[in-house]
Amino acid sequence: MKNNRIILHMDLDAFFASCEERENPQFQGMPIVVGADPKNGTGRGVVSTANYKARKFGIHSAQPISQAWRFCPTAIFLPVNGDLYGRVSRAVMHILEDSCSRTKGAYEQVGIDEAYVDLSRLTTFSNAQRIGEDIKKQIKQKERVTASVGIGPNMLIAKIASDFQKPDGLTVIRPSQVQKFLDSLPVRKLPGIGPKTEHDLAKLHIESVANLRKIPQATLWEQFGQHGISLYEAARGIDETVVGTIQETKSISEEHTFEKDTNNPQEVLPVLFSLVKNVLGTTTMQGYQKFRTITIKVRYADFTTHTKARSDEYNSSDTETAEKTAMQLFWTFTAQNKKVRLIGFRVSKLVK
Ligand code: TTP
Ligand code: MG
Repeated sequence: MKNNRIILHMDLDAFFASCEERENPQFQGMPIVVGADPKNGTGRGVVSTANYKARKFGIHSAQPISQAWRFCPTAIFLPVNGDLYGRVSRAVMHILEDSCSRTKGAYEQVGIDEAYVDLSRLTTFSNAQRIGEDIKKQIKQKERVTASVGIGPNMLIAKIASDFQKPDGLTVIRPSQVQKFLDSLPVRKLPGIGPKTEHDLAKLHIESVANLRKIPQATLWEQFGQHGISLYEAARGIDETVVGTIQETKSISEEHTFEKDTNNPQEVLPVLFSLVKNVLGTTTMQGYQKFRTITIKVRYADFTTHTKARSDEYNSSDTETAEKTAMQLFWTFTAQNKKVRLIGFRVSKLVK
């Protein structure tokens, strides 16, 4: 592993909920859930995020809103206010861009609330730590939300480190500390390990990174294919990705859960078109003029979920073509005449 790099990763804490807390001081200290309307426990959408107070009740992102309501009916439930989060995100990213122009390092935003900065030019981890502290302070003072920062010898370690002491954390992992740090973690903390891989690894009695590291590469390859090789490297803190090169994987999407399951295209298509408009609006706002892939997601009433994608060269300003493509992809789902619970629209392979 090259260990002469210093990478910083910043991720805002309970982002949507923190923005709401900042705009509504009267809610401070209360559990806040941002997402679909819970409708006294009968709402059908999902939680976008919850603040840390609400997480104590077991509420988390992507959970059905009805379940969140059961866990804490007295929480403050708020709808998603994308404009507000976009504004705060841009202001925070300016603070980061400014710090990286001072350190002459590369910068890359990878989601609405997270970004990497290459601080290698600072040459020592102590200097990088001071920048990390300064970034956190500026975000808190200027934008009144908190950020967690991780600093490490590569993007993988920086990302795991930023999550380590959330919220409002700062974790610095020097090259000599990498293996001990990783070994102490459950495998789930490695990026790329979701609930399914976690479950598959648990069947092999692998729960910690230390255990994962004992498994030969060939065995991981047999069990998981190419993903197994990534697991082998992640367990050893190996990551050569360069800041500024992972934009290709970025995508922008929106979903809608229907009040009642439906197989009526006259109900589904207007919703799909409004998703297309919103997503293309965000895509343009984030400075992406083109994209290459459109994906439609459909969840049926029985919860089975399917996606269909088409790749071409699409203009972010051309809503009409995107709507047409979305509609064509949607028709392929209607052949089964099953009722639809949720529809989603995603664009990926974005080009500035
Ligand atoms: P995250 O950074 O994953 O989560 P977070 O900022 O809410 O909390 P944490 O302190 O753990 O970082 O996602 C950023 C925002 O993206 C989040 O505030 C809301 C949105 N989001 C969703 O809408 N749905 C999801 O399933 C997830 C994971 C996030
Ligand atoms: Mg976050």
